[in-house]
Amino acid sequence: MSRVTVVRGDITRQKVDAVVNAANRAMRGGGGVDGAIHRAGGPEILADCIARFPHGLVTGDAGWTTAGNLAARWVIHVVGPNHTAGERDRGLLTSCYRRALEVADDLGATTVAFPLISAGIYGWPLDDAVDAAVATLTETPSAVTEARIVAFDDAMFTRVERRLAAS
Ligand code: AR6
Repeated sequence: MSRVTVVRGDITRQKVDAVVNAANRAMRGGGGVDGAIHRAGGPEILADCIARFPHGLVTGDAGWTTAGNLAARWVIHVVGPNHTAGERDRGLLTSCYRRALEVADDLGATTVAFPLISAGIYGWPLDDAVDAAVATLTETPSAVTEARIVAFDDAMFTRVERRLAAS
């Protein structure tokens, strides 16, 4: 069976080893899933971001912090390309998924929940965002046993389910 699964829900409620955050280069919080993770996890996450990433992260990269009050143990922050702002290099989007799996392997995290990186505020076209997520999470070698895509609404859930069925 494929390691990639999909659920409909809120990523902050997932009982997994690590949740992935669609952050920005500054790594100081934001809207969307970033805002939800910082709100639910509490101020420890921001404090750890500041301590561990004084210069933030570059687009396409990943790094971990504590998950504060979340059920997960770690947050793996990634910075997707901002399609709306003209960052259209798909390799930067697939890099986020690959780097997140590498960081999970470094941590020993075997269950990891992912949002659809760049698919919200950063405006990546939805079907391609789904394809990049499913293909990269399926094909990248890793010790992660479950890469759970968390779809925030029914339409997104259906798109991911269809793409998984086709793979
Ligand atoms: N659980 C799961 N998915 C969610 C949740 C949630 N609680 N909240 C939103 N989503 P976005 P991006 C979905 O905008 O496009 C922030 O300001 C959402 O429906 O969170 O990578 C950062 O600081 C969409 O499908 O991330 C950056 O500045 C997906 O998560 C910027 O937004 C990603 O949407 C990053 O933009």
